[in-house]
Amino acid sequence: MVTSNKEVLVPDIGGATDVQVIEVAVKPGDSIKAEQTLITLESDKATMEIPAPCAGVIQELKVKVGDKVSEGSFILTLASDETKVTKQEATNATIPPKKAEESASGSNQPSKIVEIKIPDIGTDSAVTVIDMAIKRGTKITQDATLITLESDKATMEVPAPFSGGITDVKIKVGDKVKQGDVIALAQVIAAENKNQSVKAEQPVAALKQAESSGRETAEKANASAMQTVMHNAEIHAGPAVRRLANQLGVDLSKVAGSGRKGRVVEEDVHQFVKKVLQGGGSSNGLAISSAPIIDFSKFGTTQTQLLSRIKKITGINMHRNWVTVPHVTQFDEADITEMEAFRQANKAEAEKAGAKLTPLVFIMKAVVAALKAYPQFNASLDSMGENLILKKYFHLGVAVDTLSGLVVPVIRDVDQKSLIQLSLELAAISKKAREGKLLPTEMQGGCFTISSLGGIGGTAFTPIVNCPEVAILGVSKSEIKPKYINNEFKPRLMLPLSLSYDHRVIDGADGARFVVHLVSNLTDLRKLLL
Ligand code: CAO
Repeated sequence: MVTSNKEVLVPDIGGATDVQVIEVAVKPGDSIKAEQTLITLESDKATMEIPAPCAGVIQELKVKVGDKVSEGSFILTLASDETKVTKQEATNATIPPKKAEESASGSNQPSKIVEIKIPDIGTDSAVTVIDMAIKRGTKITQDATLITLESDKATMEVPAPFSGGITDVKIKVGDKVKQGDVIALAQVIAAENKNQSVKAEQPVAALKQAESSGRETAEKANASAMQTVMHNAEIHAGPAVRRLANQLGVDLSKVAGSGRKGRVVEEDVHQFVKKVLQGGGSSNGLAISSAPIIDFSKFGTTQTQLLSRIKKITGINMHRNWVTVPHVTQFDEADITEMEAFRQANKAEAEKAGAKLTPLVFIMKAVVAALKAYPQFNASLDSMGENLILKKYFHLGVAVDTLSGLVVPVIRDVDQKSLIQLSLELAAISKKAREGKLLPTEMQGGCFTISSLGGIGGTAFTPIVNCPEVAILGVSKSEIKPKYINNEFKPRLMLPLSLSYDHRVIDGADGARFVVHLVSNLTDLRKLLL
């Protein structure tokens, strides 16, 4: 079998461009299997893992955490004897591992390989690596940031103790590390090799201060204490601050830095956002006081849990939607006694086709009928808020609960699909969502979202509109209730519905009409044929 070097490129990621690399799961020298995760990307909608197209040994990484990539971006070279690879062709461009090591110092001076270790970070607890500024082959200059660590109190950047070249990296983003753990092996340029262990004083000072005096002080201390490498020469900010700015959509060039030499620290970004929300100080804006910093351990035992990336992104989007959309929620109940009888009668038939017929697919069909009757619900406001863009297609988002948080895959052309087709598609896409394998395209293009908590319970809830859509339907658990029909109480299966809508687009009367239409169709499915 012939082993050749293959270029592994970013595959079709649904048209998303400039998507950030948030994790590199492999390093040169790793033997990997086909489909093993190589890197994780994060768009504003989701995270996605890029799998290996075939088995092999990683030769050279071409991306690092923080890079922005699009379809076709070069990820890495892989030595593989498998012929089945994507479109990536064999290449001779790879630097053989040894050469990469030799060139790391970029110098002919006598040099040696030493371990760079985590310095004294002022705590015995393990802290998380949240950013890697190095990879094999990176040339480093003394005091440039190698990695960024995050404890529950502060972030800190570990600087290079000397100038040289990285020959091997021993940790990755997400690892928990302590003092003494090896970060990387590096070739030292003798002339500059003043210290062979990372200078500990600066991070220690920062973190100790963080532990004792709370987050705000710590961030300032961090900023002033640490020497950082700036990826962008004009803006002085570390990777953690850049990521925060990116998540909040803040243009760092507009933020005044309060750190040493004008460096932007996290607090500056928070202050900037606060100011914008307050209308730049004008009396029209929202005056939101910052949440107090509370040490909950004073009141009892606590445990700190890191939020998943999906939860953080969802939190930011939910907050924006909640603040920018004037919400109204309209409640009603649909009598689904007949619908349930029909569902039970056809469950076995659906099972033969491999589908599980749940109430949700009926609701999807009824929603489409209501969207057709009230087109302003199948619409989005344009960016200026002056025009309503009416959609002539019926793609529905369905909220799916996953271990890492809420995601909303979109089922396309619901109007053109049968109940069984929709059941099959719903099962497949929610499975994909739970495995974290949804592509951005599979979460784009939704017209209206359904959030069904019916399988769990509850009587009603107020869902938040999934912008730029203008309405969302919350579905709760159906229950048999006594209904007064023809002068007597009868047991009927009632389905609670909660419609939240954007009051800038939808009037209260239309909100009520939409729900009444929906209820009427669910109560008598034959109306869907009209
Ligand atoms: N009333 C009563 N029972 C219901 C029901 C309802 N409204 N909706 C579903 N059920 C039943 C189903 O029939 C099924 O019962 P059987 O196994 O006996 O047939 C059971 O509840 C479980 O259903 P399901 O949840 O597996 O399937 P689904 O098609 O209803 O929903 C999905 C699929 C992916 C939407 C769901 O699994 C899910 O993730 N829901 C959570 C969505 C969420 O988190 N929303 C909150 C967003 S806002 O923060």
